Amino acid sequence: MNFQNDYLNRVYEEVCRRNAGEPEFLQAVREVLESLKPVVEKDPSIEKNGVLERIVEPERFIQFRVSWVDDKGQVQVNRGYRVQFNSAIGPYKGGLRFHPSVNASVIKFLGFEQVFKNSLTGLPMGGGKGGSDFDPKGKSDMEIMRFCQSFMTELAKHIGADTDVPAGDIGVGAREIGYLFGQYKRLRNEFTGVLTGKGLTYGGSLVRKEATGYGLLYFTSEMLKNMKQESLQGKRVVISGSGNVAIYAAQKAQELGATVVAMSDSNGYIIDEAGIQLAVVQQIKEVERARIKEYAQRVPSAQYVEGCRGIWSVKCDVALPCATQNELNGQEAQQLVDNGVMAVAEGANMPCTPEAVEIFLKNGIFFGPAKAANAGGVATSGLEMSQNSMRYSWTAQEVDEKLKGIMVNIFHSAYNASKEYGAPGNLVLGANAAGFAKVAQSMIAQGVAY
Ligand code: NDP
Ligand code: 2IT
Repeated sequence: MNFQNDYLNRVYEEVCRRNAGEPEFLQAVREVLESLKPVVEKDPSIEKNGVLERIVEPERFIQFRVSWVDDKGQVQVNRGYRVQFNSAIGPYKGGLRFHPSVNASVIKFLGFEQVFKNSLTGLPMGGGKGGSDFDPKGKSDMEIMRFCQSFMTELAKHIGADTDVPAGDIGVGAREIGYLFGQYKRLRNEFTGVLTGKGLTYGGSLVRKEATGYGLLYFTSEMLKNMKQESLQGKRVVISGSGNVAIYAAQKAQELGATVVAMSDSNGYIIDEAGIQLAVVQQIKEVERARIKEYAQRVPSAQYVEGCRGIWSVKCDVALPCATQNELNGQEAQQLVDNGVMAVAEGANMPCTPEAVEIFLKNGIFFGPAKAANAGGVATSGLEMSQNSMRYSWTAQEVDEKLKGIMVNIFHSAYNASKEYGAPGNLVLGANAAGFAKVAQSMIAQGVAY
């Protein structure tokens, strides 16, 4: 890797040495460093203050054993993580992921990206992330509860409403947050806003559940409006995944006049030319926790195709990857381009490989990177923290308006930064540069402990 800049080369070499065998983390760091080339060349105080070598190293990385007892009475052991990446602009903030693929590399890439994403929201939140290699699929409700309680028994030592505020991510929704919150309260005898994504009856915020998906569409609308005088009205949209982000992205896309023609899960995808019936997807996924395949058995206009990656062969105007990292590669990006895609916005974190992103940018596709496009979830978590601190709740309309305002602002911050640094329309560069600015300035202002 050569960034054509000594400082960037030096920092990246050291990151590779320290984090060998962590491909997702290195991928996330490389993308940010590439974007920051014009920024460090313009502002020598970044190198002088060692900002980059500090920003790529987590402030704290916690790994712990999570033992629990399954329904058969057998002892199970999983691995738990929390990375507290950067607290320059606020308490660590970021979700918890429960998925068998979770490891140190995945948690660190997510925590690193969260630092810049949270900064872009304009709210005072640092970056963190956590999770476990626990697989919630096929587990009973009581097994989920016991796992969450054991996980929180250790995590509670490291978090707090003014220290580190976790939330959901893949495999962690309202049910898990409820069990985690209950255990924290039991251990500490404190009712505080230590988690976000809570249920509405005990301190949750209206619109948090919908926020990432809605925010993604607010961002995409603003991007289409400003970069092409276009709207979502009448567009064909393909959305990967059928979890929290995908479902509410689909709901808002439909509200804005688009037709969502395909959705997926990790086994396969459905195509419904008549437009996906979201109530059916919600029944299957949110109520029954079943497979997307079921949809084709219930809706005659639909077809199910085994294998989730094929979803990118479905012709569309707008593609919204909302499942997981590296789910869309260069070949699949080329197929989308050949099929006439106009815009791609990332609901998931790092769903497009570097090759895919390059193909989109090279072909003039409007591309919304995750840090900007999916920041609506954590932004609304920030609004949940504010409401908890005030011991007050805003109406759904108030939260939704604030969310929309934040997403519109994020688009313009990234767009303006892309122009400022000589790459107009490159929102990858723009989002990284804009998110970095506030964190870097705060790190410099707070000095180096020695
Ligand atoms: P959910 O657990 O609700 O849904 C995840 C969806 O993605 C499911 O349809 C799942 O399918 C699919 N999926 C997960 N892992 C894989 C995989 N390895 N291969 C193929 N499909 C997979 O999670 P969310 O909707 O909350 O999260 C989706 C993405 O959005 C993640 O990248 C997350 O980091 C990101 N995100 C989430 C936010 C939030 O507020 N929840 C905020 C910002 C970003 P299956 O059921 O078969 O596993
Ligand atoms: O990736 C993300 O931004 C999230 N999973 C949401 C984090 C949060 O704290 O709401």
